[in-house]
Amino acid sequence: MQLTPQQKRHFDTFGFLAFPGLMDDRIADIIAAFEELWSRQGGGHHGQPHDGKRRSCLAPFIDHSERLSTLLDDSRILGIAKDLVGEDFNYMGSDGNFYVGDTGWHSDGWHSTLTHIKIAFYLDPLTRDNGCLRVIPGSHRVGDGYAEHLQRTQGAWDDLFGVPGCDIPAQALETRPGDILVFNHNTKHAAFGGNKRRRMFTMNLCQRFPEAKLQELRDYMAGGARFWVERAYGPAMLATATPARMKHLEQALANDGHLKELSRQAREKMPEPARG
Ligand SMILES: O=C(O)CCC(=O)C(=O)O
Repeated sequence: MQLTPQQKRHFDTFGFLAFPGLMDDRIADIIAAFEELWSRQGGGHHGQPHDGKRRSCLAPFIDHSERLSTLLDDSRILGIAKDLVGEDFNYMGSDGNFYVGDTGWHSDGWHSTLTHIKIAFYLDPLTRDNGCLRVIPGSHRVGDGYAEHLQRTQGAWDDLFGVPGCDIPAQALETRPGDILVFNHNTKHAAFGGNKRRRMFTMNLCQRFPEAKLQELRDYMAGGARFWVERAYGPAMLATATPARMKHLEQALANDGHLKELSRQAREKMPEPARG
């Protein structure tokens, strides 16, 4: 699969793309694998049942399932990735979630050179009123006056604009299972009105780091220690990796030597891995 020039321009300009029905043929199996993975993990966060009060999060996620790991070999995911973050892109992990209620406005980073993208799979039908993802088009553009203003002021919008988060001007990306959403990590996003068990998982991908920026890669990966991860990838992802998949894993694997110690320190400090 290849993106059209219009889709690439849409992503560059607005910071997101929606692909309705793209994964329809796999979605029943994806949902079964998602539920099976959570059951194997005790049903919710850190081995406890999901209580519907707080988000449950498991990171990495697809890496624990042979079936879900094959998403990284799927020609549709590869096509999107190669067009947005290059033939030699890095897979940068995933998270699986039961979201509860609202997610406030934020971006997942503010990257000025290398592009980082998130592919989001929402596994329930979602509308603007029951928790679909909302994005602020154009908010990903580092150096742009509007985007920089949003970046500088995030966290203070209720006071600054006098409206609740759900009334911030944005595009609501309503989805059905089988659709996927792709957005730049810099893009401001949120969700409002979700139920107590909104099922969603992500795949994160980025451009390969140039040799001169490998310390940036290590610093980025250090953020994963709060999930108590000791290696860049989970066991099923590595055990079933073909040579083609390995191309997207090898740079992070070669630079994850610091994670074990950071994860040990996080375990000492935190009673459970982070929820997001
Ligand atoms: O669906 C949501 O509640 C928000 C998703 C999100 O913030 C993310 O994946 O970074």
